[in-house]
Amino acid sequence: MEINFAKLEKKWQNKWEKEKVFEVDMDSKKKKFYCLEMFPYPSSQGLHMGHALNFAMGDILARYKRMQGFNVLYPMGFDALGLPAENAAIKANKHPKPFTQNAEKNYIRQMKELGLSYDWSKTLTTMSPEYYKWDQYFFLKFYKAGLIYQKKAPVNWCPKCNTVLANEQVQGGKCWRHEDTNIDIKHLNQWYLKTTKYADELLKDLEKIDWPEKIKTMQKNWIGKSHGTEINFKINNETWPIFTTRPDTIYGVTFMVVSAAHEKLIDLVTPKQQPEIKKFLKEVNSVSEKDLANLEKKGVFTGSYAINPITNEKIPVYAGNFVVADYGSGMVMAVPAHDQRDFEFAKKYKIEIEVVIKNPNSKEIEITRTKTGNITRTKELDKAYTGNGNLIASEQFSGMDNENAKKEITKYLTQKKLGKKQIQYKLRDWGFSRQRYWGAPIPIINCKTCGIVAVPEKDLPIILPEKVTFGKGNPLTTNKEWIRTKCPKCNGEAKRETETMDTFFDSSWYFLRYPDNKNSKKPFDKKIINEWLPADQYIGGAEHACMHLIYARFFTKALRDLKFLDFDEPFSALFNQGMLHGPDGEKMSKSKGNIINPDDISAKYGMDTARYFLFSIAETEKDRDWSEDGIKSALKFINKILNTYKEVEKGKSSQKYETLLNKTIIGVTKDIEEFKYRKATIKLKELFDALAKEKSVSRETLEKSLQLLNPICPHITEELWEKLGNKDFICKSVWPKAKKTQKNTKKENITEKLISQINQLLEKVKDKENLFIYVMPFELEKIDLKKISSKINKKIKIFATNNKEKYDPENKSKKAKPGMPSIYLE
Ligand code: ANZ
Ligand code: ZN
Ligand code: ZN
Repeated sequence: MEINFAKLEKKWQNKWEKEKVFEVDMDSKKKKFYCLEMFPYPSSQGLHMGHALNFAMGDILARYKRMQGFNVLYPMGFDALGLPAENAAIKANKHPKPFTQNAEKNYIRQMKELGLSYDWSKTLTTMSPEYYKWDQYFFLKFYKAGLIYQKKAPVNWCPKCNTVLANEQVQGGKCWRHEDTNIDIKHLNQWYLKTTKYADELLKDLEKIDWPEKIKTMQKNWIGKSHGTEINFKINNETWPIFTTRPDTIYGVTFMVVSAAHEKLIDLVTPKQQPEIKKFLKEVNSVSEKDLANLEKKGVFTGSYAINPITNEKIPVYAGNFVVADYGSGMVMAVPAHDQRDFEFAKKYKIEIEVVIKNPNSKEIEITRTKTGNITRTKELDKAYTGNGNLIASEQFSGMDNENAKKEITKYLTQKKLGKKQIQYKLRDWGFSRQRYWGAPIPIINCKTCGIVAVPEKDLPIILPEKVTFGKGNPLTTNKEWIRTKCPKCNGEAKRETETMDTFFDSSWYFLRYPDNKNSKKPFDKKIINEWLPADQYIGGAEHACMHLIYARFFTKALRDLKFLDFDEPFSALFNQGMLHGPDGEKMSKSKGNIINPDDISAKYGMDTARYFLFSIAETEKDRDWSEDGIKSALKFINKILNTYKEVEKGKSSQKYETLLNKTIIGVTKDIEEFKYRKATIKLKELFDALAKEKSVSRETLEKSLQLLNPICPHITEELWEKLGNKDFICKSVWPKAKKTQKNTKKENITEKLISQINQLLEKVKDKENLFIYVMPFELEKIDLKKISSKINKKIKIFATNNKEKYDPENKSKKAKPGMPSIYLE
């Protein structure tokens, strides 16, 4: 039988929409589940099957959770502001506003056609003044709290983008969008968010969240906590505190290197060295640290010398391209014998190399300094020795093992007031101002008399002017009418700030707006978002590990401290999905011409077929290729289901099938919970293949089988459900329960029960911080403590009732029963 999939799908999509089946009930007493996907930038090219794969991942989970009895919030919105939208609009010779609005409309249409069960009543777009008003509002709150400041700093400037770029937007000294364009370094006044204030908490709280280890590691490295010592060197009678993780090598310092982008570099350059330095600076073109690591190390002597505070030696100061301007003090004490980077530099510029840590594996000491300045050479080094060993040629510290020497030398320096212990983070404050049009205007006014003045809250939003000319530079700087304004303080002539916020500012908090998206008085209601967040599941690409996923965590913590919300982390769980490649195995993109268009697929194979196919070919986190043969075989399977139904008589099925069904219920439930969708498709195929062989089947059995398939194939299962005579939607039915429960589900149950028990109690007592749980000894391992901590934001301790050491001042443990732990709060 030929099935008109497009027609069948449309029928159900219309019904879902008309009956508002996916709209969340904000007042429901049911358990909540917030299923969140990274919102897209609405590209004018529309969605392709790769996007369909991403979004269907959350859709399957949302549908499944609804059937599990959760009150599910599953929203979708648009990251509509930002440079890509502006550039695309300019290229199409259109204004970004209508251009982006059209793209959004098209996205919504396509998302509906994919069968995605979004609650469109909760949508938002960052380009609407109702949204970016709150960007500006948060700017003011952060500014007042000292979390936003302006500073002049070296920045990456792309002459083609005509804007500052973030460090992560520079690759190999080139713009990420213009691979042929070298970055310039400019010293500009920029707006910064003090992300560093939360560096330690951002690091520590990674332990609290159920995120892929890979992302956690990336964030750890990005935050880059480093324990070291700050040592005060004197240069031209000025003190330069120098950060080092190797104070044990202080006797081996033979030169210093100051960052080429350092603001004070010019003060260090003697007149004689100026021409050479100027030439050198022209060649340096990135302030991104990642970049610096891969460059060929280069430097030029500044003409100045530093005094080593421990040896009083005179040490030449170089300017170098590999030193980061705003890490530590932007200058390093170089120890070529024990640092490979310094070693290469020293070899290149023929600088002394002095061994101060003895390599225990090497018989000879290659170069020894017996006394300051008195060097004996036995053999040339061919590389730096970076391992541990005992100190040599280090006066009273000689002979000490170097780990111990780190402490002793730091202690000595501290006593002499020549240094101190120091912690450094790689994480930088986030420069978020952009010299572009399509972003939220920064709510600042520049007055000749009063200086920088914050726009009063009542004057928000500052709306982007529609009349602008694109071309050279920032279009806002040429709109004189918009710029001219009155100073809120002295009422005198003043000018608006023409910089706009980076699009990552908008996306740092959009998930807080969804649950209360229509609030016109506040960005969101505290009580509502305390109920809905942290989001239970966040789904999106790993490429955001060190940008969006750090900024969103920072916003959450900063807003918590400003009393906007009461939780520490935005997303309890994170999942990084794999990507869909074209039939050629390449990343899907229009320029490669390998796009698979959902409209075509729907007409030819049906969206359910496509969804089933996409998840059957690879595990959820893996990449996969589109294949025409693959989808054809998926189509056979879907047709079989549709046709089997007709042959099924309403009777009783075999015991064998019932047993398989029960096993499948347990299996598919677990697979969806664990994002193992491929495993679920395999089990479902097995189930429906067996069903096709059954002579007769009871209505209940058939219904259960269809329910299991529903999250993956939402349209055809609705159709068959209706054919069985059901009046309501299958997507609103209750997920089937297995007859015999397994251990695993028990663990799930007791944990879930405990969570709701705790929540009930917490409704009555709010102000307690510590939670103690008492369980029967044999139940201790059945409780998923990690899950509880992800849902309940308290310090939690768990004890078996027979534990003699347990803390139990009110004898609550006596009340615990099997399946019913007891709780104590204080
Ligand atoms: C002397 C030394 C000797 C160092 C040695 C290392 C090995 P992390 O772990 O990354 O914090 N450093 C300090 N400031 C820098 C900057 N602005 N740009 C580039 N490098 C900088 O590493 C800290 C080490 O990186 C410091 O310890 C310093 O070099 C260098 F055998 O000091 B070390
Ligand atoms: Zn560029
Ligand atoms: Zn003024």
